[in-house]
Amino acid sequence: MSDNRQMWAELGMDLEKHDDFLAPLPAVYQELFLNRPDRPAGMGYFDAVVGDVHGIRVRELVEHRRQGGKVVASFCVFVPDEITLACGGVSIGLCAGAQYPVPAAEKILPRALCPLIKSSLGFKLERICPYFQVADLVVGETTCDGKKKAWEILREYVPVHVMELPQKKGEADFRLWRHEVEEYLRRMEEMSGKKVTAADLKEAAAVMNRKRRALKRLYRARQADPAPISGLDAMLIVQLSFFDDPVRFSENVEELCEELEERIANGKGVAAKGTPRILIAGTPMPLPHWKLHALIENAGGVVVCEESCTGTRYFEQEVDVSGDTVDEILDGIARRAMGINCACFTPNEERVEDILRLVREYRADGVIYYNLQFCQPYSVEFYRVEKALTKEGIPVLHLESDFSDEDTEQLRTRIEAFLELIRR
Ligand code: BJ8
Repeated sequence: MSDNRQMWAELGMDLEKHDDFLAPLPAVYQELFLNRPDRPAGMGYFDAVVGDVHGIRVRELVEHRRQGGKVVASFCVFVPDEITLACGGVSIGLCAGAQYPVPAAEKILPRALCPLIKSSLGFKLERICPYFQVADLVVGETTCDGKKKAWEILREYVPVHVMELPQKKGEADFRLWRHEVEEYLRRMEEMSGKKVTAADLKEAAAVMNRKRRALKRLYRARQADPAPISGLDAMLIVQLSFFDDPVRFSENVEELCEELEERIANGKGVAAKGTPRILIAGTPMPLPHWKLHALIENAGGVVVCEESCTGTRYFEQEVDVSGDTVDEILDGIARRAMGINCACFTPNEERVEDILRLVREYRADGVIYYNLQFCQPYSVEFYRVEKALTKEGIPVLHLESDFSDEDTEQLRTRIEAFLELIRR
């Protein structure tokens, strides 16, 4: 611990605020995760990662930098981690889901702004996130207006590279994104001093694809009834996937999946058969945003899938590595992103189809459509999703919230009523 403190101080962190921020975590984690019955033994690894969430992994990143490597932070699943890896870098996802730094961010940002943006920027302003402190570069994107403008402020604190994401998915849009991918490669090559080869890119894509496949396998296990793992645990794993070493992470997810598959074979689950199975669709839920899962599962439901970027949108698309040249593999990297159906695209009919497909695959009894406050793309898109779900006779509930606990009771009441409706 004292080693950690020295490291945090060297990273320029505000130790007092950092203590204050982390203080409630052990009790919350104990209650939400460790006290839950029938958790798979394979969760032990992930519990240990959370137990030292600002320690071991940060130390690895500091060491990586000491040896000349770069650490690149990003806030969106469109950012091509393969390129970072191929240049000898480490990529980490920095989206934040905590309320603690929001008031600091609100001193310079409008209150009526997505909490994810406020929380993320607040972590930098407050100097309480070692991952932010250790990053050499932040890669932003133009997915929504709030983020786009936040990069201009963040630039005052850390170098930022912005990738322009098109809003449509035609051929011209692909070419724009392909160009952005190549520009990012140039930036990384310049920063790392390494000229990337096709073999480097293939190897990096294989590492990332393995992680995606491990997560797909985890999610496939959740399709079983009874569900072999709680939604809270599965969500936690996806949240950690943005920070952890990708190879070690994949190994541990694969090991856990073996245990889950054995549970399925033995008909063992964390919730009895017949428990309302909920699909959550909407905006991402970055660490440590566990509120919605906790409310649903404490009210007697089980979350079986998340159609979000801390869920299926993160791993369903793989990079095609069949090409042999740098150009061909960059094509594959760019194409992967165009298959992600974020609400920032228009039209976005594919997302509606995704949700209907996921309801079938995960045998969901109902959908909770969740969007963070002030997120217009997801909030407006609810209209089309609801129409499609209603047509199929699938119950749906729209919830909007933030990272605070202020609306917990109100959410609880609505979730309980929704589960009751499903049970009838
Ligand atoms: S691919 S969902 S990670 S953009 S919730 S900040 S959109 S106002 S996070 Fe996202 Fe990439 Fe899309 Fe996924 Fe803006 Fe909405 Fe906030 Fe959002």
